[in-house]
Amino acid sequence: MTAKVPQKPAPKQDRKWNPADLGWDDFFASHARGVDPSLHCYGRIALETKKNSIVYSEFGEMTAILPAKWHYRATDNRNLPAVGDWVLLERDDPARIIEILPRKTLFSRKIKGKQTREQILAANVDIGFIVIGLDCNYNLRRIERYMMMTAASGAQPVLILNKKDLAADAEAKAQEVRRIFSAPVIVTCAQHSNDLAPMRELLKRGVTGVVIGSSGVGKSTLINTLAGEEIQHTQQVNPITHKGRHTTTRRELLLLPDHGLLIDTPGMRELQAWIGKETVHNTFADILELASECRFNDCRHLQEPGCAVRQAVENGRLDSDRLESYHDLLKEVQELHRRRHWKKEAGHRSRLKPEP
Ligand SMILES: Nc1nc2c(ncn2[C@@H]2O[C@H](COP(=O)(O)OP(=O)(O)OP(=O)(O)O)[C@@H](O)[C@H]2O)c(=O)[nH]1
Ligand SMILES: [Mg+2]
Ligand SMILES: [Zn+2]
Repeated sequence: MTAKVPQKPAPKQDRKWNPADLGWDDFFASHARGVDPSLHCYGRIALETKKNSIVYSEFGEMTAILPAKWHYRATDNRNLPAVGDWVLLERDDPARIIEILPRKTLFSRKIKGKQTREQILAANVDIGFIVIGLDCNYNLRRIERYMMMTAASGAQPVLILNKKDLAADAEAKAQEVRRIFSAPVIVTCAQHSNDLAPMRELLKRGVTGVVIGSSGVGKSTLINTLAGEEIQHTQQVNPITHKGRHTTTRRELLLLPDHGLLIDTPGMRELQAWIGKETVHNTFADILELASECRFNDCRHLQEPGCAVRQAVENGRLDSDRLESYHDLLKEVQELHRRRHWKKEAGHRSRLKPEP
C-alpha cells in the first residue's frame, strides 16, 4: 500500500496566460518586436515590491528584477516600470526587465508632501472606477479631483457610489452626481453581486480597470464580489470616524474570472493632481459652456464685468462651491506648473555648473 500524498496545488509559475486575457492587443503588438521566445518574452507587471516585480506572461508567472542602471538613468518616475505596464523580459531566473512598451494611459498624482514629483500609480488602464462611499465619504470636491486624475490619465471614468445600504438619500446623491459629471454612475452595495452587473459588463475580456478612492470606501470588497472569492483583504472602518484603516497597502493587478482585469490600490489620503490647465477645463465642462456667454473671451470669472459664470451663480444655475473649487484647482495647477518649471530650470543650472 502506498502512502497517500497530499495533492499540491500547481505552482503559480505553471499558470500560463493567453496574452489577450492579460490585455495584450493591437496597440501593444504594433510596438513590439519579434523576439526569440527561448530568450525573451513580453509580460505584464502585476505587482511591484521593493526588490522585484511579479510579471504575468504566456510562460507563467515570473519574478523579474530591474537592472540597477535603470534607476540611475531614469530622469523621472515615468521612465520606470509600473503596475499594468507591458515589459520586454530576458527569460532567466530571475527574469530581467529590459524595455517598457509605450503606454496607452497612465494614472499618476503629485507625490505626498511638499516635493514636486510625480508618483505613477498604474499604467494601461482602460477604465478608472472612482469609488465614493455614500456614508461620510461623499463629497463633490473629492469626486472632482478623482475625475481630473482620470481625465489626465486618458482612461474612461466611471463613478461608483458605494454603500447605498448606509445612505437614505442614495438616489438623490446619484442624481446630483449625474447632473454634474459626464461619466456613467453606478450605485452599489459592494457585497451584492447583482449591483455589480454594470461593472462586470464593462470589464470584458482583456479590459483593465483600476479602483481608486479613499480608504474604507469598499474598493477591495468590490473586487472580492467580482472575483467570487476573497482575494483581497478587507477591514471594517473605524466605527467613530468612519474612516478606513488603509488595509490595502500595494497596487496589484488582479485577474477576474470573466477575464477582465482590475487593479486594487491603497486608499488615498491626499490627492494632489498632476495635471495641466486643460484637464481642469475639461472636468468643468459646465463652467466652460457658461463661459462662452461671458463678455470677454479671456474672462477668468473673478471680477470681470459681464461674466456669465458669476451670473449663473447669482441666479442659482451654478453651485458657488463648484466655481470656488474651479478657481482653487486652477490655482493649484498653476502653482504646480510654476514649481515644475522652476525645478527644470534649477536642474539645467546645476548641470551647467562648471566642473570644480
Ligand atoms: N454596509 C456596507 N459596507 C461595505 C460596503 N462596501 C464595503 N463595505 C465595508 O467597508 C469596509 C471597508 O471595505 P474595504 O473593501 O476594505 O475598503 P477599501 O476601499 O479597500 O479600503 P483600503 O484598502 O483601506 O483602501 C469593510 O468592512 C467592508 O465590508 C457596502 O456597500 N455596504
Ligand atoms: Mg482595500
Ligand atoms: Zn466669466
